[in-house]
Amino acid sequence: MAEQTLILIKPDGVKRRLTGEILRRIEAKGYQILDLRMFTPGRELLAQHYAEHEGKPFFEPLLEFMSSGSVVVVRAAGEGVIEGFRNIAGVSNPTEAAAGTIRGDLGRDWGVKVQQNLVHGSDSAVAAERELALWF
Ligand code: IDP
Ligand code: MG
Repeated sequence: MAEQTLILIKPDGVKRRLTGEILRRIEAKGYQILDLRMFTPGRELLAQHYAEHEGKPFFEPLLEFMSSGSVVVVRAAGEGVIEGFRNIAGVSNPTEAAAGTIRGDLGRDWGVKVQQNLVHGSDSAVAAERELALWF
């Protein structure tokens, strides 16, 4: 079975009508979208998803932001997709993210407590398995 990862289009991406553009980039890179759903996640799911960040100053703003609207939840597959999607997403801070990446091309700093950076991608095989089980 090909490697799989969890990708989220965060509420800022959905609100800014960038869902199509982001899905296009995933497919254009050559990855396969195996499953897709859309809903507004609750605090409980988000607290589990972001458990590693509990206690950090941006944790509460992150949960508030992520539960502020619909998220597009994607199961994507392909050789190297975990690292490959992180590469096409760019680094967390959209000001620093390289041009050519999703966050670098489409994101910016909005001067709020949490970085609104359009997408999430699992950062390891262990995280991908855990996160896919949480969201699907
Ligand atoms: P990642 O999404 O690139 O994996 P993480 O470090 O896992 O980044 O952080 C999760 C999310 O929390 C980020 O995508 C971003 O939305 C937010 N975030 C992370 N670090 C900061 C920070 O220092 N200030 C504000 N928001 C942050
Ligand atoms: Mg992360």
